[in-house]
Amino acid sequence: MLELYNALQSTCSQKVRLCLWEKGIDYVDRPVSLKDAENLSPAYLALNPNGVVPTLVHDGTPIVDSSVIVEYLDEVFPDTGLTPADPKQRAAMRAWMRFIEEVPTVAIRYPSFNQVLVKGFRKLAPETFAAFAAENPLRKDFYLRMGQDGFSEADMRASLQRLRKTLERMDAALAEGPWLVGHTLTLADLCVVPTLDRMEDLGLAPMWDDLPRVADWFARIKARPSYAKTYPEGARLSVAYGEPDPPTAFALPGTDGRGSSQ
Ligand SMILES: N[C@@H](CCC(=O)N[C@@H](CS)C(=O)NCC(=O)O)C(=O)O
Repeated sequence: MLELYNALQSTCSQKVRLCLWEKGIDYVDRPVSLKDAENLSPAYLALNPNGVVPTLVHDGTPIVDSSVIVEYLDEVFPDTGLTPADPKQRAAMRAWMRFIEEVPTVAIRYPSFNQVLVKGFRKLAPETFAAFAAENPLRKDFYLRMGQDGFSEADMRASLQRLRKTLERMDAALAEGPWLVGHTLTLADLCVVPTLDRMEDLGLAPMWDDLPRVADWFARIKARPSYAKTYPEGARLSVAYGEPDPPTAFALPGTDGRGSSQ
């Protein structure tokens, strides 16, 4: 039996749901409420000591980390393979996956928190917030840097630049396309989808207006049945938490001022 402990709006959970739906694998949905800090409960920490979602439990064995999980799924259920057979292409896919983990997956947290999620933390008593941050195995420093007022403008600028760099790299790779690694859809494509979906939800889509290959790639992703299944009603921050604040008071990278409040 496959059980997926995940949160509907979590981008890392969405990577795994996309992979499961793309491969047509049945799983038992185990929702974890991040709002209620269920990810920090002793029962969840016993499955995933990092205190983050997702966790896949396969016949009783927990597998953690979204990129590890999608590779595991593709190994254990090789039908509808999402990993190239050619070792050089496989290396290219893995290099994309490392880049996605290190750059856009980290960068997207800054606008997500500043535009939406920080509002929940503003309401907490300072000692409650400090205790929440201290309890968080992986993200203590992240939460302390954010504080209850959100990340600084310098942090926001840097994260948006990293997102723009990702889009530019995608655009260059897609010139050879139609997918990030050549002719077939791979895990690399699926792993970056939640970043673009979140950017769109936060009003950051103008950042790829001048990159038509990225827009075309995203339209093809959205046309796949796996996309609608991964994003049911309520899977977006704007629906679950209410309308996001405007992205920034400065021009979004790549827009020359379009799409920003300046
Ligand atoms: N490297 C991990 C990161 C997972 C992660 O950061 N998950 C976020 C949601 S997207 C989370 O659980 N955050 C909990 C928190 O910030 O308290 C993975 O890819 O699975």
